[in-house]
Amino acid sequence: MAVSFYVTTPIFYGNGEPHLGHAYSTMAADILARHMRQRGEDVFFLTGTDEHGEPIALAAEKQGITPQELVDRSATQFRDMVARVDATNDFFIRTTDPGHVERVQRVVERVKENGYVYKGTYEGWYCPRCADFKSESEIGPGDTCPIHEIPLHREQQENWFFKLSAFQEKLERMYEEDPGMVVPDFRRNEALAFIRQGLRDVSLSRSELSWGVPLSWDPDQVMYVWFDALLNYYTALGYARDGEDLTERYWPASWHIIAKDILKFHAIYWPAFLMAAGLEPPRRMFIHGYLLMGEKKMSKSLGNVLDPFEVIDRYGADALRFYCFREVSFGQDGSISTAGFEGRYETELANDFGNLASRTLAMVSRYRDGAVPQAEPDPALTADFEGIVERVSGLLDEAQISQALEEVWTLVRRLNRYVEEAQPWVLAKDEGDAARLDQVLYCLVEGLAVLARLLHPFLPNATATLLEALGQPGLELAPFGAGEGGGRVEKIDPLFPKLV
Ligand code: ME8
Repeated sequence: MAVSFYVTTPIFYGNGEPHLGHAYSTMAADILARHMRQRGEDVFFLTGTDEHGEPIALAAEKQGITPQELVDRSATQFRDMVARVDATNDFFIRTTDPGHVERVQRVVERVKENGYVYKGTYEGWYCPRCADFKSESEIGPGDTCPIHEIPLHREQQENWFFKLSAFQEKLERMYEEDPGMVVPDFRRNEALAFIRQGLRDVSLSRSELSWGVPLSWDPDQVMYVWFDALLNYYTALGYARDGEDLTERYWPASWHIIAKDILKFHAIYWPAFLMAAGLEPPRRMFIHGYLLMGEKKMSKSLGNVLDPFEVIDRYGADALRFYCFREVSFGQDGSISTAGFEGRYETELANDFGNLASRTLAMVSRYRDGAVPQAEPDPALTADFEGIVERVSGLLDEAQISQALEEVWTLVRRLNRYVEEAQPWVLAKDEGDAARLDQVLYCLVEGLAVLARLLHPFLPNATATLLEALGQPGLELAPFGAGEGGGRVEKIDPLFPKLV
């Protein structure tokens, strides 16, 4: 099997409007995808929209439009969000795609043939907004949904069931044998605790609903939306490219990037369902936290959103990508704010990085007429840069996005100190210091190029401009000192202009 890298985001509900939370998972997946492409990996990056189920049918009815009209509008908005954050997805799946619907039916038939589907009566609590059947431990006071704070429905339905209980031991064993499959660790422990409480069979289909994928053997029932949605990760590979099936090449997925709200579906239902179909479970999933405004989860209904589109209009997508992963450690919940954003934009992007770039280019222009000197790397810097590509790659292999960014930023600060220590403007005054000035300028250009390539997944636009100006447009990662000098630089406008 070919080694490849396949990364996904959740597919977002086609009745909502995109907000920063959705953009966050998308940017995270894009950072990994871009980094892996720089390493020459064979990458596939998938995102899309989840378009079936009651929540969508109900929202459309409320608005007096058809579910199809609703999801068409929403898919356009999500596609736009993905493009605005500069995500480089290879495909955008919609669960209403005929290619998805057909393949979902085929997989479920296999699950049935393998003996994991039976007819029964579901009796219990259901939240129409979560599209989730709640077990006793998941019910709020007064039989409410603890997430949406709305009354749960008591349901009694003839449904087809999926024998989730048959996978109790297999799942426990899988997580014991491969503890890195769900990260961070505390999320795997949550999933294991849920499994150890005892797994009950779950409804595989719903009656009294027509907005979904009909079961081929009982078309009066549609697939329970979560199984339909989860299968997107698998079905997309079958039809994303005309006339080509990418399944062999990319399945199992390398990483599913999701937030903690949908851990149960991904860490329990999904691998069990794949095993039931005779398919391999995903390799790994990263469960990130929530971006909060103050102490609260961002939500449109609470009116406390940092609007990603406003930020991008004013500061560009790079600044948004940078801020989210710098401010909040990826994997944890964390607060974000407009003031925090402006602070980091000014001190880190405009000053630490933007100024370093402008100064370096200006000094090479002024002192060496734009020609990058050929010189030996300064040992004072070589030691600090030693192993940086391996460290960042190692962290991104584990989806440790914030830690990887911190590693690079430590060297951005180091290069700034180097300018202050070496004082090229003093060296330039004395012909006797010409060789030393050559070395300092070479090191600044070389250091910046190494850092710009490592930062490319985070700041794709600014780093492309900078690498072009440094005369080194290639994105392949290389250690400090590999550059030979001798190229030419060009001056550029500030990468992160100060805004008044
Ligand atoms: O759950 N902070 O879709 P959804 C960080 N369709 N991430 C956030 C966030 C926040 N405040 N709010 C949302 C669904 N997210 C299903 C998924 S997958 C087979 C089906 C992100 O539109 C985060 O990735 O409610 C979360 O898991 C996802 O949006 C939920 O998106």
